[in-house]
Amino acid sequence: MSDMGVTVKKSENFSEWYTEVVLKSGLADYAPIKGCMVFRELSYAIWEKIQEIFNKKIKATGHKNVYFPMFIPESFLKKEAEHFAGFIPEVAWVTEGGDSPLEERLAVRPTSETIIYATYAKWIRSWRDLPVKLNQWCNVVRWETKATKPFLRTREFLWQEGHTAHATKADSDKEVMDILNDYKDLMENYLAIPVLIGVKTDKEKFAGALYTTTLEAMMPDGKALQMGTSHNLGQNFAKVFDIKFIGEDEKEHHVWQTSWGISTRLIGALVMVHGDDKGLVIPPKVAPIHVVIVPIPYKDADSTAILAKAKEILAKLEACGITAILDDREEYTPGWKFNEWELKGVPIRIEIGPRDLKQNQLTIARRDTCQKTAVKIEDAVQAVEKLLEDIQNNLYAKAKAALMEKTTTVRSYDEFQRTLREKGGFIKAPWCGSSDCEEKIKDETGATIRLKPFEKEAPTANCICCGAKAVEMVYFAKSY
Ligand code: 87F
Repeated sequence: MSDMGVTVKKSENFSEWYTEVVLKSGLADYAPIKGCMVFRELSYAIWEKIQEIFNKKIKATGHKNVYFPMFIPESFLKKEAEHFAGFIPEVAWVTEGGDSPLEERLAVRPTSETIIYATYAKWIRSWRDLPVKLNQWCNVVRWETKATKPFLRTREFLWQEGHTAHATKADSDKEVMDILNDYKDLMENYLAIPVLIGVKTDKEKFAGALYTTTLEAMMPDGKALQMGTSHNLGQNFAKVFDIKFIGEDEKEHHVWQTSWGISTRLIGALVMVHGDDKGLVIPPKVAPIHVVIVPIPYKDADSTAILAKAKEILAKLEACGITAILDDREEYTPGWKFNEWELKGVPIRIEIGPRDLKQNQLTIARRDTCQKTAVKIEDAVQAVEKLLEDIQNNLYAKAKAALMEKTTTVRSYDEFQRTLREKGGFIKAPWCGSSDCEEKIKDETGATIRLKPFEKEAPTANCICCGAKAVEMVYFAKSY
């Protein structure tokens, strides 16, 4: 198929394979600005699916969507210097409007805590005003200096950021966990990507937070990818931005806050985890198109009858809520169309040829295993529904098996280093809890503690770094 298709094997050059799949499938393109990308129709449609799923979840729990300005006065970020110190080199600034310099520089939003919380300070007066549970879908800019990669690291990306304020610590703790569980459900049951969940160490948490919870997935190259975070901000921002309320006790209190986000990075994870040597494989629940119908006309066959049958099936699928398209383009051969829709990751292809027509059947090809089966026309809708479910489950099961295969428990630093070198993946190891050991391991191996799992296991040995008594088992990995 010449250079239309993917020319690099996933197992041979993962990084180049990724770039080819992203570009050739039509997910994305480079932009004429360094470090930026174009979200083409296909990736934007997947993003809209993610938005639809997540909006439904958060609206059901009383959150509402809003939109705040993308320009943040420098003084707002400065107020918060302590938390933002490490981030300042990544901020892009607007310094001029038209041809006159601005009185105060404006940051292009890298995240919206400061502007949103300055506003919350105006809105919140009494315990009756709480909780405040807002979310925004927007773009953000971080002036990356490391090598960029579509979806995974670009200077501008799309995300949602949730920002809530509560009367009590307990309420904010619950919010953090509720959102984390919503994220986990989205990732596992829609994107079909299994994740580990837990808490970041003090070194890895968001500096402005009391604690940071995280969801981490494993990529086929053995590197971990952070899929989302949900922070408990405690009263840190409330103190800086003066967000206070009069409680039922008639006393003044600072609010307890949370913030949480997922981004278009999830689309990068989807490509890496499910894609294969033919291109993208999109899990049915986030696929913009579920089924493509390809008529197979032969010179001597009745192509009008084939096309009529194809349209009949199209209508039946659509009536059952399945998104289907008919590829009746005459300028391409069936084989060319097969390759193209495989590249684009459409979960199911239906073929109808003269022989199928004669035998009152269809050929159904599934994208995940590339198996083909013949199905009676009257059973087509049911078969497609069942197959979409099977594909969804199979993709998750395969990814889960890969995650387990790439998770190793070790008892010593020797074993740790060997595993990291030879296999990568998550390495579960006993840790004493000290930042010094964490730092030393990072410096010496490049691996960081991805999370302290919620599900605790008794340490199987002493700290792999210092040999002192371990307090818990944590997950290390190299990461994106
Ligand atoms: C880059 C420049 C300036 C990350 C930055 O995780 C500031 C920041 O605050 C910054 N990069 N962060 C942390 C973002 C925290 C938090 N915000 C809401 C999230 C999820 C969504």
